[in-house]
Amino acid sequence: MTDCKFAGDAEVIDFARRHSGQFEAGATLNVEEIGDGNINFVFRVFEPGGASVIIKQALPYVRIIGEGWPLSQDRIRIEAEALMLEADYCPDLVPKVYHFDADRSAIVMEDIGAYENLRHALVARARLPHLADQLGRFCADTLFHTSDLYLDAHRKKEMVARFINPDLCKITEDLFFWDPYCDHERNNINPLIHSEAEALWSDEPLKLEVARLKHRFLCAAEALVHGDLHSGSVFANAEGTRVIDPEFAYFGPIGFDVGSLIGNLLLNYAGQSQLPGDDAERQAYREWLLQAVATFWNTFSGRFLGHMEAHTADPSLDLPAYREALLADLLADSLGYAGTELIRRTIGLAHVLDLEAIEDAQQRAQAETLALRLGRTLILERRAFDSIEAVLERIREWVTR
Ligand code: SR1
Ligand code: MG
Repeated sequence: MTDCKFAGDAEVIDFARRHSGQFEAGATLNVEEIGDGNINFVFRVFEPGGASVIIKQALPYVRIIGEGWPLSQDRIRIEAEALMLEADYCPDLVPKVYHFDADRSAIVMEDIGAYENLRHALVARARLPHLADQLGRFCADTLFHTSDLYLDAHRKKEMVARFINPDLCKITEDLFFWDPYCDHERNNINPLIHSEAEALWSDEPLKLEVARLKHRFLCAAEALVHGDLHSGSVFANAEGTRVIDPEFAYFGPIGFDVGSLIGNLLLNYAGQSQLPGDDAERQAYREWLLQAVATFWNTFSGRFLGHMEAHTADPSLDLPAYREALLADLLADSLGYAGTELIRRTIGLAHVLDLEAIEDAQQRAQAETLALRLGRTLILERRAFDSIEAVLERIREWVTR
């Protein structure tokens, strides 16, 4: 499995030609390496002015680190199987898989080049009219249909076994729930907020709540979660949305996916306090982001409730009071995981453009401080909110104070 690297462009092109079914025989094809993620290699093979496909290849290590950080190549099988499962429920929201090749550790899939990386779109203050409801639908439909609320208990456990993903989960266990809460060498901290980071390292109530969230991440096999649902895993335009990169997929807490998306919208909200531009325009965009959080949660929770009412087969779970209690737990969990995403993207290893695009270190420190404080508030107060609107009111009130 390890000796799978393409020897050169000709091999990539030949692979795409044989396995995509998208090119006419004899078509002249070109290839470019377009990967800008942390972990894998991504090639685009295209006929100038014609068809194109994406090849994603997983080598046995982390791309940005090299062989010093080995990583199981089983992640690419998990990604291919997760994409195909997601397509069962949301075919319009994921790229089509044309071929999975275990020997090459590669997936050949649809080119989603007509869509823009959501992180870049948010930094540029794009208003995407369908984004929040489409992401709400993606989460509700994929998470419900892979949970015990829908699946037969034996089938669910077979699926849990297929998606055991220890290497990728360990990355999250460390980067989300450990590094930012201690003076870890992997952290990357703006010296101007070092004292804010130090305050977190000695914040015992916060560390207790992060331990609770980590423990649920470790053992709450609620549904097949995407596992890395940040803005860089979403592509979008005015019409549609595509969710990519489920290589971190495993059976985990439903709130982890929901919270990752909320956390990423709020990271942009924090960044927009200092990103360049007209003040009124920035403030209006920040309000758009809060509305997007509300639409996302309300779509997710409304559809999830509808699915429970219509399709929960297990009579012991099919109770109105349980549905209500579960949605309250999911909101609290989602807010907690949103908080951990805000904190780890600010002082942990893997930073994001929403904050990094602020060139002036002093201004960036202000946005980073806001992200840390928002994250801390969401983690500590997550059980106090009875609706997403109450969360947003708290953010508005607290941020302008
Ligand atoms: C070394 S991996 C760093 C981050 O990139 C991935 O996309 C995940 O978000 C991970 O935490
Ligand atoms: Mg990724």
